[in-house]
Amino acid sequence: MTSLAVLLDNALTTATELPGGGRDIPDPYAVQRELVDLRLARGETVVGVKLGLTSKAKMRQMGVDSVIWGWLTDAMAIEDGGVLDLGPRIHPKVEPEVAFLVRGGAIAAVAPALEVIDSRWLDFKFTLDEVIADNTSAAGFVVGAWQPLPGNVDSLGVQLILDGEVAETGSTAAILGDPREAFAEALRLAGTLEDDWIVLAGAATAAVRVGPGQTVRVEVEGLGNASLKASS
Ligand code: 0L1
Ligand code: MG
Repeated sequence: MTSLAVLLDNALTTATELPGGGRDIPDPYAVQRELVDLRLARGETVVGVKLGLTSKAKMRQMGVDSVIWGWLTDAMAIEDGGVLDLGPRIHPKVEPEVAFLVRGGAIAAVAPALEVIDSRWLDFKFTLDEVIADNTSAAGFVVGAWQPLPGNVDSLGVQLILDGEVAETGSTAAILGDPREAFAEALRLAGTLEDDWIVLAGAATAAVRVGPGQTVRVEVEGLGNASLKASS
C-alpha cells in the first residue's frame, strides 16, 4: 500500500489536493520526516525549521494548546523581492513572521519574514495529525535583511500588505507572547538547531490568499520589510 508520505509527496509534486478527513495517523511526525526525506532524496537540503500554530487564535481554531513544527528546505527559499511561482502551488496563502538565524544553538540575528503555506489537503481542511504529517503546510519563505537582535521583539507592530493595501495588522506579541519563546520551542522540539539554520517563529496575523501577479509585503516595526511577487 502506498504510504501517506508518498501520497502527500505526490500531492506536492503534482499540485493536486489529497482528501483528508480524520485519517488515523499514529505517528504524524514520522510521516513528516519520511515526506521530507523524499525531498532530500531529490537533492534538497534542510535549511531550518518552522513553528506553526504559535498564536492563541490559531491554537483555538485547531482546538490545541501546543505548537507544531516542520522542516524548511532550500527549495522553499524565495529571495527578498523575488517571485513565488504559482505553477506548482495548490491554494497558497502568505503570513507575516519573524525569522531567527542560528549560531551555537542561540539567536544570532533576526529578520522580518514571510511564510508561504499551501496545504496539500483538500480545501485546506485537516486534522492536527494531518497537518503535522504534511510538514505543517510549509511551502515557501522569504527572509528580509538580518540584523542584531534588539532588546525588545515581543511587541513590534506587524503589517501584511497585499498589492499596496494593508490586509492584516498585528503584533509580534501574537507569536507565543514573544517570538524568542518560539525559538526556545524550536530548539526543544527539533532537539538541535544547526549553525546558519533559519527558524521561522510563527505568524503574527492570519494568513492571506495570494493570487496571480499579486505582491505581498511584511513590515515589522523596527526590523524593516520583506516581500514577494506571485507569478502571473
Ligand atoms: O505556519 C503555520 O502556522 C501553519 C500551520 C498549519 C496550519 C495551516 O496550514 O494553517
Ligand atoms: Mg507559519
